[in-house]
Amino acid sequence: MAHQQFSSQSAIVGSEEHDQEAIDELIASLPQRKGVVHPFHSLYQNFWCPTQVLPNVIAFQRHFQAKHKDIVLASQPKSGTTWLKALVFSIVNRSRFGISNTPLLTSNPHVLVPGFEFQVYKSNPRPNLDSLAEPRLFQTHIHYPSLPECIKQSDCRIIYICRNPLDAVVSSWHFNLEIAQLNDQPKWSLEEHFEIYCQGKIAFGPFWDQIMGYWKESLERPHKVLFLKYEDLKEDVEEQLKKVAEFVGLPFTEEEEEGGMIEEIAKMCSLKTLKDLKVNKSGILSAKNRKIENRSFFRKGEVGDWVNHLTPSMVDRLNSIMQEKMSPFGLEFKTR
Ligand code: PAP
Repeated sequence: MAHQQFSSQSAIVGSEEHDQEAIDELIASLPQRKGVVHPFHSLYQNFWCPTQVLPNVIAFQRHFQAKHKDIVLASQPKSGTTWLKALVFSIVNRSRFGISNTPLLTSNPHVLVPGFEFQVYKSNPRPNLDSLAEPRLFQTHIHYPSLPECIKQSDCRIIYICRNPLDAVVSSWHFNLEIAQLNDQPKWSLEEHFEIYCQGKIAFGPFWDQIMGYWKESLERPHKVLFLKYEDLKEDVEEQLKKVAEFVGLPFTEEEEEGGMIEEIAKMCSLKTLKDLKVNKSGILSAKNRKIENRSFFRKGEVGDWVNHLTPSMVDRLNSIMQEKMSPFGLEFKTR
């Protein structure tokens, strides 16, 4: 895979004289591949970005102004983003909303915590974000090196959620199939999807580069980047809730703990509760020329579902990628 140099692009992107024509020219110069759910993907700053959202990514890089209290959630697709959004939204807003009137009852978590590339910069390169309640919550699938400097340099916090790639690849295949069906796009096999995933060419891949970028940063700057694993949330969500609350500077008080608040948040954000809500059973989220049913974000939510889908040779292949790219840096996953 021909990875272009990051530095040359960031120089263009950072220039104030940059205009739409220059952005179009830049995009046209990038290596491109055909996709299914997204018609094209471009290799931009060493990650594969759906070409349609690239202008949004560039606008985000150029115009976003971080505030010290901002919280940015980051992930590879299908790694627990929706769950993390619900949990962090609940932690941060617990003095404003109780469980009986939480906006989670009527809005999908993706509406409450918008993604930079698919929502915030979708139709306007300079949206007004000043009026959002603080701390502002955002989400991204962009790799760490490509985040705007203001996010890296300010006091704002990044929470990264990671999931065993064996489960993430299965989850993303199911999700993409549902989107394809809804948008009258062709179906494709798990084998085809798996191949692209292992080549690192899936949207926001290579997955190992993205995961390791945040992993290394979390080791170097633990106060800045909190690295979570989907499997740990499944094992003990209340423990992880406490960790997140402390990380964002809003630890649960003894009174809150004794009053059962952590348990209540965990229950409200559980797959079962969210999946059964009317808004998540029937609503539609529309993102850049495609529709996604809210219910598609909630499937099985299991650790180890890959055993039902991947062949032994697929498992070997993905395991060897993980062993090569992640294990040497101390990152391992529970498989069940
Ligand atoms: P996204 O990248 O499109 O936002 P994301 O939320 O990261 O998707 O991942 C979806 C996965 O998380 C689905 O996994 P599955 O396909 O293996 O089932 C989904 O079921 C799971 N998920 C969504 N909400 C929750 C939740 N509240 N608790 C546990 N798992 C959840």
